[in-house]
Amino acid sequence: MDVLIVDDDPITRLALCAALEEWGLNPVVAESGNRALEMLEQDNPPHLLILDWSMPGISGPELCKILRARDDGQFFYILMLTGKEGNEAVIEAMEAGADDFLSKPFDHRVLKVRIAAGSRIVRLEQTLNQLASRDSLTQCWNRRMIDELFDSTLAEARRKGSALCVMMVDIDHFKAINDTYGHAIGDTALQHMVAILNQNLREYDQVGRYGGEEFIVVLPTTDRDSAWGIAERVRSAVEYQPSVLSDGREISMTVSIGLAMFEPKRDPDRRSLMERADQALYKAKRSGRNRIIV
Ligand code: GH3
Ligand code: MG
Ligand code: MG
Ligand code: MG
Repeated sequence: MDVLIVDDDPITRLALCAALEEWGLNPVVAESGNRALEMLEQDNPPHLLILDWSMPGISGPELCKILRARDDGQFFYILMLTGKEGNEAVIEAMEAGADDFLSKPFDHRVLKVRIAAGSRIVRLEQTLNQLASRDSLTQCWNRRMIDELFDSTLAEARRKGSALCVMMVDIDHFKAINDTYGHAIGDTALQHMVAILNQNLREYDQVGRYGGEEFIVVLPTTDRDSAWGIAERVRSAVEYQPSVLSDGREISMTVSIGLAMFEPKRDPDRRSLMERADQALYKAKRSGRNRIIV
């Protein structure tokens, strides 16, 4: 687990790094509160922080307040490690948002168990996050999360004037797969479907499970032609790569895809855009399936 050490004193930073490495953790360092804030804005930031109080620029308690005021859903466990001591300092630090408090000079064994306690909380938070945002069968985003991602991607496209497309992907005659092979193999087919989507999408595309065998894919900075290309790649990959079961049996599937492109004037929010994708999907089904309609 990554642990961010925020301290202006190089000796303390070195000592903490050595200790954390010894305990099997991965230390990352920031020499000021301002630098820490920059690092925490990046993707996949550390979630466990050891934070000094007095530093030039943003102080420890100020950094706590800034992080607690953010509403980006990021969780941080903050251990304030400071030269200050006494109840007043503990109260001030924890009212600012620290989770724990330890005075310098610190006992290595005490820091070790405090960090272990913090790691447990971080892991719990990560588990809860996973449960709340992922579909348990396929591990793609669940409906709640894809809606949220869709909203933020749409807001960004509007702000930057960039393109955005969305596709609704629905497995054709999936009921027949369940009826023929049973529900468990139907589940495997759904997992296979998501694997194919992931293989054929780009890193920044987002896949969500919208209903039983219906998936939504949000394609940021993508115009209609590129979206069509991606949809066709997915459609043909599904058609030509059957799901292979452990006993060697092959389950063939096809998908129908409805595609819609964001139009700022027409789409005040995601609803009208989804509706167009849905209508396109409906047309794809009615006109024979295994096809894309935009
Ligand atoms: P169409 O080509 O018109 O989409 O037909 P379809 O059979 O795919 O569509 P329909 O909506 O009639 O049936 C969807 C089926 O998906 C019915 C439902 O039992 C099944 N299903 C939904 N969720 C799951 C799941 O988690 N696992 C499995 N195995 N089946 C599921
Ligand atoms: Mg200091
Ligand atoms: Mg279907
Ligand atoms: Mg369906």
